[in-house]
Amino acid sequence: MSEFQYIHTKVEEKVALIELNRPNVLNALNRSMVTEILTAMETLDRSDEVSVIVLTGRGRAFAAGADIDEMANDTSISLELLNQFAEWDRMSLIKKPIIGAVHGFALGGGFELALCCDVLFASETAEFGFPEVNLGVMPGAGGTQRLTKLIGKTRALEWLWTGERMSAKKAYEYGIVNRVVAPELLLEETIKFAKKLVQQPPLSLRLIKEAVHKAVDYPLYEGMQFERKNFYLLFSSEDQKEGMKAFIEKRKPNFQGK
Ligand code: DAK
Repeated sequence: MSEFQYIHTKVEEKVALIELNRPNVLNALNRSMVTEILTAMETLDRSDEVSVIVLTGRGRAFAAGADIDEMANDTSISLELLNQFAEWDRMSLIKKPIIGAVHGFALGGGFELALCCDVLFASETAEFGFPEVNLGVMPGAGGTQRLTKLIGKTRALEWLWTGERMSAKKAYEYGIVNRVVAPELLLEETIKFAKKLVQQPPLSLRLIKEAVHKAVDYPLYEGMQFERKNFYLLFSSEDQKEGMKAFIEKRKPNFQGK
């Protein structure tokens, strides 16, 4: 996938790496970059060569938010007509695991992008925040919703109202990030975790992801009905037969994702 202008992608051993690539502006997310991220994710999501997607930023930031230069002259109507949130919404339809590796700034739309990841690794120097309030606006790509669901109303309001930046350590305490690692080890540790997932049966990973996402939105009873359907569905897979047979035969399973 070499046709991209604002991102860089590569695939190695079933792990796809997407790197945001506008380091001179701290990977500010312009509209073309968002389109490219979605195009890449959807292509990788359908590729047999890929089991896990890792998302990171080149240079000294993950992403310092939406491109303010591009947004400055927008109006309610231009935004409505662009309808770019619809494109952003497609991120939540990606079936494969998305692991974020965040270093430096993850601000505004950059934080929202990080919150779209399923698992987050952060470097000790990472800083998260929603500075939109300082620009006279507010998050619009899921920030108020995803942050509140993760850390609760009172904490979310504090960060959203003040626009202050949260350290990686604080984000870890809140359960926003899974691991905090030394900056020089961030990508290595993230890819090591991604490779661990590559060994897992892919159908289980995707149906677990889907069910966990429902847990965030559904009441318990409806969530459990959904979980049950996915549980039954896995009994139609070859990997279920192989996994259980391998256990009985006391050998390592050989999963095919079928
Ligand atoms: N947009 C455009 N350029 C940016 C940028 C941004 N968000 N952030 C940084 N840059 C540029 C700077 O202008 C500077 O460019 P030059 O002057 O060198 O040409 C370069 O990156 C380096 O930045 P600094 O010189 O400022 O570096 P510092 O280390 O001094 O400061 C900083 C780093 C991150 C604290 C600072 O750059 C900063 O405050 N940046 C803005 C952060 C911010 O307010 N972000 C939130 C933007 S609002 C949507 C989806 C999402 C959104 C909207 C719509 N749709 C789907 C429609 C989200 C909105 C937002 O994110």
